[in-house]
Amino acid sequence: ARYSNTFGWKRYNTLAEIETWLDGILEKYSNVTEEFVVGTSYEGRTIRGIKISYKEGNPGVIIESNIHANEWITSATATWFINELLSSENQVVRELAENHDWYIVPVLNVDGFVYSHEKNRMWRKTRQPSNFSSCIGVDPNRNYDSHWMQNDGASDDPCSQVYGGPHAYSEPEIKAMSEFIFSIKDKVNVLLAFHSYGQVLLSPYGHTAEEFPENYEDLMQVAKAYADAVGTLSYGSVFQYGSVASVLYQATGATNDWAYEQGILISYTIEFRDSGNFGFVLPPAFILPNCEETLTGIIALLGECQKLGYLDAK
Ligand code: 0X9
Ligand code: ZN
Repeated sequence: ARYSNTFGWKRYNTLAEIETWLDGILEKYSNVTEEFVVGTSYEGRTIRGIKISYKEGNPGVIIESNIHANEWITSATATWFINELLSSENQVVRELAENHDWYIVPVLNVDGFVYSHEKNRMWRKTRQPSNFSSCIGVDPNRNYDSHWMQNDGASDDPCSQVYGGPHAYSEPEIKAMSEFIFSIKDKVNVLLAFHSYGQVLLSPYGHTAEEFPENYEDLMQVAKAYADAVGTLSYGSVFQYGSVASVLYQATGATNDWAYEQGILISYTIEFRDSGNFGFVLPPAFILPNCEETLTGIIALLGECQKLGYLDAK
């Protein structure tokens, strides 16, 4: 394949490399893939996604990846996952691929991702300047209109790493992604937001640890299926799970809380490797193990969703 020489998931790829690879994938698998454009970033880049559908009318699964610029393992894993869905000959993976409609955005925060590669490896936020500060960027995972800025779930200081922005949807990337999700939500049953690090599956809610979603027990059962499946792999990571606010910290305006409120009832933030040793700067040797265990986890997660009736037509 034309991408395999430079794209072996043995190192992290730049946005340009990912886009060239994506072009090759869309060409090679044109019968089952379709490009979609989420929108345009602050700096004018096109935010691209790929839909994979073997038969229309399957339950939809959205994967949002690299909303945080420095979490490079997320786009490495999303691209590897796309490749597996399209090329694996394993029967279980074939069923995974062919019985769901996939909407995958490998790099949502394109401007931040480029900045993280070229200027500052630890860059997290978007790149839109503020009107009242010299600090740049908003935490895009605090910018959706879900309990925006409530309960100390974000900061109003433009210099903070968790700055929520001057208003919800101030970031063009988030306005566009929310509109994209809204436009397909009636055929989407599951949303997975890829993050790192911490090895934890986070369900709603992020704005309070006092309240839990109506289907919280199911959300925990599905998360347990993921954690158990990954845990049985010889090289598998130990995953925890719980609601954001109960196991992590209060965080408002995040993708998966907003998506849940839009009726996507299986909606998680998944924090990949590691548990803190390397953190965001995960060495390339861990890319493939992380990819493999994520695939195993997602197979188990969707299997559990199926059992509980979450993949039935909406
Ligand atoms: O703080 C975040 O945005 C996420 N952690 S990270 O280290 N990747 O930055 C967790 C967000 C989960 N929050 C909600 N779903 N509310
Ligand atoms: Zn993150």
